[in-house]
Amino acid sequence: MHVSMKKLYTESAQFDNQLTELLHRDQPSENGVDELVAEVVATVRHRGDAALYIYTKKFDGFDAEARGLEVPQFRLHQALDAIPSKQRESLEYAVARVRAYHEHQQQESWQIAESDGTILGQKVTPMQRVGLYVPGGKATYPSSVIMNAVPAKVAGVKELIMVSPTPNGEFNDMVLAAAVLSGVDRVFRVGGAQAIAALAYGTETIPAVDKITGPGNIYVATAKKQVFGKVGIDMIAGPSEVLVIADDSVDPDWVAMDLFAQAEHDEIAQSILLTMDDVVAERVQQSINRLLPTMERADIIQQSLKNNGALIIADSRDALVSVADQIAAEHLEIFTQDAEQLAQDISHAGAIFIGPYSAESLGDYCAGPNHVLPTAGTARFSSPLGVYDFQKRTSIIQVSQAGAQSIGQHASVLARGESLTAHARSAEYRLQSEGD
Ligand code: HSO
Ligand code: ZN
Repeated sequence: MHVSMKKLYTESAQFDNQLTELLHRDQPSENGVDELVAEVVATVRHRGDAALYIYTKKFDGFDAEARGLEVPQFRLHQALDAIPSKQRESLEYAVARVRAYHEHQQQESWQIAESDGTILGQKVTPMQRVGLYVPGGKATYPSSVIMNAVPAKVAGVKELIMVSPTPNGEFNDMVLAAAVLSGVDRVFRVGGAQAIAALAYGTETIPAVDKITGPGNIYVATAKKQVFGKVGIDMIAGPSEVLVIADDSVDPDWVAMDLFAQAEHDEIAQSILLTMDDVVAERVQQSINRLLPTMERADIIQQSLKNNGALIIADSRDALVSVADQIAAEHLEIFTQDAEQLAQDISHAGAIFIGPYSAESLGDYCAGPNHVLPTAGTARFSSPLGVYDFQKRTSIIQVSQAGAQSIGQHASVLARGESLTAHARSAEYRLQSEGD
């Protein structure tokens, strides 16, 4: 078993087209999904739990009407004892490090006092209730529960509600344990578009939330888009990607394994090596072929690398920086002698892992920063999931009588310029006439 990675050279006249094709980021949406999801959302909105019972039986084979949508609290705590103590220790370790990192993201309220006594400020308030979607099937990751739940709790979210599809109502104990350790308050056995609709509109059993986060399949992502506006949503995650920049200072086996680590997630995941050295590319290709047969998920890795992987050889440092910025990778690993300088020079990436010991897999679990990162080039304009995603800001305006004189005069002029007379007079009422 082997795989020959595509090779792209920045000096080639076709490079720009080849890179665009490799990144294939403008996928058309799947036919019929929008309509199907709209129907599910409307049904749950109008029929509440009754609709959830029907969908849950149909899609998950679980009789939630008889056995209850909610996982009882005792069952959540049972999960902590059900997992091996080593797993529990590592989950606790991860939660502690992720919490400590995210505490630095806490936004503070602030106020400024002007000399005439006017006070202006910004008040930060957590969202009251948040819903966390956890996918079923092969992508049910306890680590993703931690990465979504901990920042919400650090932000001060009062009630954190988790939903997930469960075949036969049975949860993976490690997922439940991660939920309890990260502060999830309630867990419901419902998934798909119906779970998103329930969180957005509320049912008899499931309370409506203010924001929904967490990854999901195309139905979940579409439902999130459809309920956006009624509730907040996080970004819609695309396939996971890693870009590794390497020179000959790193062991090619390490690079190959890091490319595998991304590729084993999914056939549609993307792993790319970027280097200025053709020999490095060649060695990594050899490591890939030697190590691939040793992998448990060799088939998925092979598919992913074959369809979406690449070795890119840059003919200059500038070209290398420019390609990295065009890719704007979700994960960027830099394993070169000038790694720190390169990390400064590259502007766009969800997370940058600097130096050969900074494997993405450490960040995926327990280095501390969030593993929910902008995918598909959206790192150009968006950021990792964080405490700030679960807080909102309110402006504070407390104008003194003296302040109303100067601000009011200008407000009045601007209001008359907009022909809004009530605005103007409202400001003018507060102006002291001369001699007052
Ligand atoms: N690399 C994934 C996160 C993950 N890895 C979960 C392992 N478990 C997306 O950033
Ligand atoms: Zn991962």
